[in-house]
Amino acid sequence: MFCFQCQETAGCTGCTKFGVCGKSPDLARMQDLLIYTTKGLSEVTTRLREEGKQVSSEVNHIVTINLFTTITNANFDDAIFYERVKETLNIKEQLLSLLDNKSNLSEAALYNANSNEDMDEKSTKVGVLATKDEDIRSLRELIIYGIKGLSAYMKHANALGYDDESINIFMQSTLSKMLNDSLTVDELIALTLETGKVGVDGMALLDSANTSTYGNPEITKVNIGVRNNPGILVSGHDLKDLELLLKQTEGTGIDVYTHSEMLPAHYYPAFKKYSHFAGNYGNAWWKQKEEFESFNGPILMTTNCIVPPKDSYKDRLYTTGATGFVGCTHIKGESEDNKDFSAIIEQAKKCQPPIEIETGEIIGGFAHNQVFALADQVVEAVKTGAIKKFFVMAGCDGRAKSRNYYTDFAKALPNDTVILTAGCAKYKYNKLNLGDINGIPRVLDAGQCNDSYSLALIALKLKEVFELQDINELPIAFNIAWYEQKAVIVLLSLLYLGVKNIHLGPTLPAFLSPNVAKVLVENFGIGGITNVEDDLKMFLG
Ligand code: FS2
Ligand code: SF4
Repeated sequence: MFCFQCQETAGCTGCTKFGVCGKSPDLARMQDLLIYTTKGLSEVTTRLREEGKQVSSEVNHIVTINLFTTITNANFDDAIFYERVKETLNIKEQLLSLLDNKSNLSEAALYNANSNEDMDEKSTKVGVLATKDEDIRSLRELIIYGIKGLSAYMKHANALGYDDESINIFMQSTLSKMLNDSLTVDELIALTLETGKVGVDGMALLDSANTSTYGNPEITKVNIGVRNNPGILVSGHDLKDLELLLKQTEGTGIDVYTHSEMLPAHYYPAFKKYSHFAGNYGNAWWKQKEEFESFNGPILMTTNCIVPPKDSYKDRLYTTGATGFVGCTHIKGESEDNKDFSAIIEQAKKCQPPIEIETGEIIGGFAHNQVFALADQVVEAVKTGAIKKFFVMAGCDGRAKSRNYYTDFAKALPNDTVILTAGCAKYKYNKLNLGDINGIPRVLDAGQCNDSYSLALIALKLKEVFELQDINELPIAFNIAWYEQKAVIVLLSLLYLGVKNIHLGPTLPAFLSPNVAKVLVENFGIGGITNVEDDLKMFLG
């Protein structure tokens, strides 16, 4: 196996024996094969469109879910990958027969398998290292990881009935270009930025889906303690799954709690009407082993990040959507109104209430609409010097001890600075009680990682209010923590919006070759992190 798609990759170079995340070599090669066959399918759909033929949304959604299923910590069930590859090949064969011109199609577009053995054989030959040139490989993977992140956001928008054909067309045509050996480094760099542009479109689509369906996030205090009823814990990012579960648990005596990236659901008006929506339990994804144990009740994983579960709570862990884990019950249905959570609810009734691990409240809900409502207050604070600088500290959390840097950095920031956050990175500082500036909390949580879109809108709004030419003239620094591929699409989107001097940690991506890293440094001022003291001087200097 060879995988270097996430920040925790072994030795900062690549997982080759077993994934740090828990991905086995067999799972890794089947994920490689799924990406390969999805590229092949995408080449066929792209050519069909060139011939003026329609591609159904069902096919678009197969591409999206295939990509999402391979995101770090989403799916650990080998059988699902065999199924997805077979489904992809079947639909690809059908579409192939509709093509008038089949000449010069790639090997991936023409590949088919008759058995699992065929797939096993092929899967060892189509991984990342099949691209020999280090820089081409680096750019291809940077683009593919961006598109994987985008696929997750598309999936959530699709679940709420929102879609955008131009985004699907871009995703598929770009995937098919990843099979084209004649693309130059310059062409791939241009495609990387275009991926960022479409990333903005994807996040805008999801923002519109979320806010039209559930209302605009508003300032909310979320309880982090527990009640006395049995509970169900919901993690991941899929708001539609949460909505269905809240409806199905009404009046059952079961409380519903959020974990990790589901916390921001509390900020939406539509979920506030559920009196059994009790609060947030625990922290970021990587603390699952302790927190799922003490929660006592069933846990529903709607998306990544799954940590391979301990036997002690494995029978309480359920997956749905793109997620999966061998031995855990998978709730089928594509986030439409047909998902049946009764098995989870019945199990919850027999469980003890959660054990309290902390008490108090955390505050959030500072997405674009809420911050715009506070614009006068914020602008005044900047003009009077009460707020000297904003620090965008969005992104992901992770197990690495080096990530304590972000807690220390937040603590060390001067009192006239404000942290703008989104994603599970927030758990490194959202319980520090950093106080407020004239009533504006010093940590403003916009929501999930996809709500980084809100942070970009807030920056653009400030640029407009202060009548600046360039977003980089704003008193905003970017100190971003990344982990998996959704952070990659957020990064590419920020680059497309013209944001310079983004610092990325705790380590730079292993998939950036020295030459590609050099291009990012020279053109965008991208940098890593060092230590809190030196970085503070650099950011504040
Ligand atoms: Fe965190 Fe994991 Fe949000 Fe990532 S819970 S690292 O999926 O997308 O952020
Ligand atoms: Fe390693 Fe990350 Fe790939 Fe898992 S997803 S195998 S930890 S690089």
